[in-house]
Amino acid sequence: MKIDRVVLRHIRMPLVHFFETSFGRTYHRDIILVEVVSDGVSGWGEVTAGENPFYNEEWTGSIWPLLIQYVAPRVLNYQFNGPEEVGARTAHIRGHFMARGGVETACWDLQARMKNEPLWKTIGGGARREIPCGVSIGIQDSVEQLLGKIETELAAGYQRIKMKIKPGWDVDVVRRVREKFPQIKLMVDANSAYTLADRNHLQKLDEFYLMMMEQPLAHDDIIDHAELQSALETPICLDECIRTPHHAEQAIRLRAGRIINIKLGRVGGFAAAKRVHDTCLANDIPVWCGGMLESGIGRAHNIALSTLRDFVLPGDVSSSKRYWARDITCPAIEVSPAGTITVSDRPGFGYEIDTDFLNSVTARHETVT
Ligand code: OSB
Ligand code: MG
Repeated sequence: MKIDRVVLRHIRMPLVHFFETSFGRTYHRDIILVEVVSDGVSGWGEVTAGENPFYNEEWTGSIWPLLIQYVAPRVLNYQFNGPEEVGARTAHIRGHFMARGGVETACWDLQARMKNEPLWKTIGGGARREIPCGVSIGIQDSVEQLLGKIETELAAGYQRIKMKIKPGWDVDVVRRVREKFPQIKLMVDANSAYTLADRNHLQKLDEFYLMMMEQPLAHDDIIDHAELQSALETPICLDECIRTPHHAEQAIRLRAGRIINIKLGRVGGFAAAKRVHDTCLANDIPVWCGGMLESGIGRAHNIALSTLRDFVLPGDVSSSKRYWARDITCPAIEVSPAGTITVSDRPGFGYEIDTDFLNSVTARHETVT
């Protein structure tokens, strides 16, 4: 495979409902899409960075120059034997996994389209025809609002509820949720809002028999998580701090958590995600696919990823309509009343791009050759 053109698009779309985590509130998304073209065939990828450098160091504004100055020149006009070689071409760039992942995932989609097969097949997935889905519910203005949202998502069929927590919106809120929904699969995500000094406070969450507590401590920490895990009954799930397959090995070795959330962008694409997955599988660590409020393209890549064998827990991959009044892909990604998404068998990532709508939300684009 030889890429002769990389097209970058910056799209801007309002979210149907704001999304609040411990690091802030998002009302609209600014997303960079990557199209790689080889012999007239296009592959598509999505950069999953946020609008601000708060989840990790990347943000919409850092992606464009990084891709144009460093990534595109290294992948253009280079003869790859396959998409698994793309990551290594940009491995000399420190960090910036999401920017690099946008190009890497586009190359896997390109490969799938060149072979005229679904992306899940190209990446070596296919362990399931339907993927189990959960939802991630942000911090709300009131507990009543949160309870209402949970009720709506359960009625839609979602298999597990994840609620965001932060200091001041944790134990008491989780207690209210548990009182109302004693039976549901429930988990919390702190997005690094605590430190080891909060150990006793976090232990209070044990009484709510949560499925897991996601990334309670620093975004770049593994060791403190190991200490916290040894003091908790609730399994810790690691998100932010697992940026490489090596981090996954270290975290497992230190028993820093019992579950790992795999995000394509956070680890730099499919090849790295597969390595993290394989390490977890070999160590009996279940994984699930995280989300970054993606458009239809990133969402479809997440669905393909979720067909790898160890993705046994419901992921944060939910229907398009929870995020967008209209998505850039069609048909809209939908969740069944059983809380699953049926995996598409169409070539590539499995959905059509709604070109007219995509153009209407594109703020800028640039072609690199
Ligand atoms: O920590 O999983 C996270 C969104 C933005 C940044 C970080 C996270 C999230 C989510 C949303 O939880 C998952 C989704 O619905 O896409
Ligand atoms: Mg998280």
